[in-house]
Amino acid sequence: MQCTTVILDLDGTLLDTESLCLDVASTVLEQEGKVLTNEAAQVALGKKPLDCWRDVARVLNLSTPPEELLERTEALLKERWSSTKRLPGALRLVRHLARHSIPFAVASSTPRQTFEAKMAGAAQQPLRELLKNVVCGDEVPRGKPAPDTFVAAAKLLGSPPPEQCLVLEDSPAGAQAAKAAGMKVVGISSNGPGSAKQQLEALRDGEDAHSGLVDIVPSLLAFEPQRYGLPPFDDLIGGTIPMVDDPIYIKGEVVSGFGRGSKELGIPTANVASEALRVALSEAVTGIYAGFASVGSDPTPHKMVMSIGYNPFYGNTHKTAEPWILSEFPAPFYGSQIRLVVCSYIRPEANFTSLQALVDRIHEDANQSRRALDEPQLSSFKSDIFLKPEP
Ligand code: ADP
Ligand code: RBF
Ligand code: MG
Repeated sequence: MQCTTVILDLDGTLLDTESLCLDVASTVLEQEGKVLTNEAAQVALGKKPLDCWRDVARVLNLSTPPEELLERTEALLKERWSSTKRLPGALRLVRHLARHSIPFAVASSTPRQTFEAKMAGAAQQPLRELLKNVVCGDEVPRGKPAPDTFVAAAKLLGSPPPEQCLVLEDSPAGAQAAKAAGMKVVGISSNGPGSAKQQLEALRDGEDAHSGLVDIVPSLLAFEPQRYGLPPFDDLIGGTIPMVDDPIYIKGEVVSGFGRGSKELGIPTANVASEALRVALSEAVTGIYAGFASVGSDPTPHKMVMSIGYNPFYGNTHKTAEPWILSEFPAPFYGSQIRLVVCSYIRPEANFTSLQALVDRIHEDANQSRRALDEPQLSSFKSDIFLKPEP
């Protein structure tokens, strides 16, 4: 495949609007004297805003009309757009495209005013500066799934042949729009509940291999430009992707897991209590990562590898974070606090045809990470203050 031009969707592709919405929902519920439980958050994911509030109100026994809850959410969101975060890998990708002079544009359904509001935060400036060609939803006659937004974005880049345009999209409507414009699409979707993966798969499987939706990846971190005729990323350290701009910080109590780490795999993984994890986990993309951990009152940093996600080999229904610390411990440490600084991405979660293949792969991840974490760019995270126990 020979693509020369890249067109990027905004929400759900470059920006994490979902965590912000969950956060605002928590605030609205707090005013009602309620807490956004994992169960309530789970039923809301991926639905239209009013349907979210109907279901959350039901699950939490709220008598306030969902219309009113929605109105308050929207008022808060207006003030908070500037705290929108980037999705992992977004800045890395845009910098890569800019550095290699690959023509690229953003094609978003968001109205121009909301786009500027989302990009107004100081943290967004490094990204905003690089986005020179942007088409917004209110600047074209028809929104996605009509092709207009993508056609207009290509026009900003001198209208290259559409089959040379590679579109990155998380929503099925967006993928359809890009396909209708004659472009190639890589879908971005996690495996999580409420994700659009099945709809994207249906779109992909109705295609021949060289038209429309050509691939689905779980995040921008798993996107490989060389598969589409674009230059490969040149920032790998020992085959891992450093996340220097946006490390993940996780702190929580070690609780019992599925009881199969040591027994079935010979690989103990410390499960972190899920309430402490909700924010960090909802923001983190599923995948296999490396970094440093410390445990209990001991500040010693240990190398660790971890999986974040649904363990496709076992088909878990909840997202978990499970580090395997690459040091020996004399005894289990259930109930202790564990602190994790995740500074490197290794690969997407995978399924395997045998338990042995999964175990072999995890050992490969560990060997690769032991070396990568010695490189200066990553080893500096060993002294991160986050790993220090609280007095
Ligand atoms: P679980 O089902 O509780 O996850 P595992 O068999 O995966 O059980 O064992 C995980 C437990 O083993 C951790 O919670 C921790 O107390 C202990 N443990 C001992 N050594 C390690 C290690 N190197 N990395 C992670 N956990 C370890
Ligand atoms: N589980 C999967 O289903 N697919 C994977 O690709 C996968 N990779 C892992 C990589 C590492 C470094 C670790 C520590 C775990 C991984 N697991 C994976 C999770 C494994 O299935 C889990 O730890 C055990 O099931 C114990 O809960
Ligand atoms: Mg475990």
